[in-house]
Amino acid sequence: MAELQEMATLLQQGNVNAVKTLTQRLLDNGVSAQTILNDGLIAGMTVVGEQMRCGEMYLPEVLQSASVMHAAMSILKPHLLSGGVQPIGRVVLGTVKGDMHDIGKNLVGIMLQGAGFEIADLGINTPPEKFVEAIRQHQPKLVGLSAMLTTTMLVMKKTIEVINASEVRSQVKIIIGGAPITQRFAGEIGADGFAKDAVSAVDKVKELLAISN
Ligand code: B1M
Repeated sequence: MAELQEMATLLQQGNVNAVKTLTQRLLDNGVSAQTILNDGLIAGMTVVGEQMRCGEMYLPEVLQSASVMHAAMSILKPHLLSGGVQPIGRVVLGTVKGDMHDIGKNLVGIMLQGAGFEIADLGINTPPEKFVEAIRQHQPKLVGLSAMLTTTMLVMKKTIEVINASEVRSQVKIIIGGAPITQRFAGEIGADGFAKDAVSAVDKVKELLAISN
């Protein structure tokens, strides 16, 4: 659809107002929030990533595109959440220490909320000890770690080691995700599960907690 391609381009250009207006117009015209997210916003962000890698886009421009994504997601969020769902479990979610990426983690949180989970979101740059404290405080059934950098994948490993060494490990399942993460890596560092995107994160969380659909 031409408008979704236009949205992807506007996101790359960092045009917050135009993307907000277009998001609302597409919703009003009956385009689903999931389609807008996948074919407009994430498609645009994928090109931003490619341009960043080959030096065609610099950090301030990428940050501006991230602001566009945040603004559009706040419009889409109520449409991604199905109303009136009873909480079916609590999840602690965070981006690991040293990593400032939060768009993917936020999407995972929105999708889990939509599926009926309560989310305790620890934000970005979360030290391992803070995950342990949050498990003690919120008593979740599951912890989700996000990392987007090959360097912070190692911090993910460290985070799981710190959780494993604490008394809280037996009460939670751990799921990991983020662009460089694989099922194999999840197995290597002792995570209970891996999900490649926000939709499959919901399926994986339900599977690990033995919650039927
Ligand atoms: Co960053 N960055 N960045 N960046 N950035 C990447 C990740 C990169 C691949 C770009 C590139 O070079 N092509 C590259 C990493 C390379 C590597 O490590 N191999 C990179 C780099 C190098 C950097 C810096 C080091 C750049 C620098 O300073 N020189 C720096 C690091 C800062 C830090 O974290 N310490 C940096 C900074 C930034 C910004 C701050 C400018 C900004 C982040 C803003 C923000 O998040 N608020 C940014 C952005 C926007 C990106 C790209 C372009 C887009 C990321 C994104 O939001 N994607 C990214 C390139 C890319 O991925 N295409 C890039 C959209 C989002 C919906 O997808 O985050 O993958 P994603 O999330 C998905 C899945 O991964 C999964 O589900 C999500 C939804 O479907 N998922 C989970 C994520 N978490 C999950 C958790 C789960 C399950 C699934 O369970 C718990």
